[in-house]
Amino acid sequence: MSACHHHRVRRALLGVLVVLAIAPAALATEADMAQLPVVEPFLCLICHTSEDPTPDSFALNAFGEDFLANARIWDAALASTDSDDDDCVNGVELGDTDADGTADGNVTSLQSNPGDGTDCGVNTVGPTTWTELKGLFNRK
Ligand SMILES: [Ca+2]
Ligand SMILES: [Ca+2]
Ligand SMILES: [Ca+2]
Repeated sequence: MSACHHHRVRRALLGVLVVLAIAPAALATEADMAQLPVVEPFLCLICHTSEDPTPDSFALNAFGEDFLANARIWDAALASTDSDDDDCVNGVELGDTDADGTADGNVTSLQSNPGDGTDCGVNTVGPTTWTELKGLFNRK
């Protein structure tokens, strides 16, 4: 079970304590994800190339590399960076433009992935539409 799946029970204090006790390898990832105000629907894919990274396979995408290079801290410098080079800065894609850890306005999910150069937050592509777009890309 990956840290990203554990995220779903993050709000339960007991769940967190269990994670900390039995999964030290996942601790860093859990702490990293906790810095971002919203992680749905991409979860692991925000930073990794796999949706279910393991200790043996956890390659980072462009945003993951920048996050790591930024000492794994979500801040204004990282928010104003465009990691995946799609003309949307990370703060826009993550829905936290001022990087204070609180989602902007009524943002409840990521509009696009800061580690995926094929999407961009200003397009307001929702998860459903995103899945449909992914299908189109894959069909090429
Ligand atoms: Ca971007
Ligand atoms: Ca904010
Ligand atoms: Ca993107």
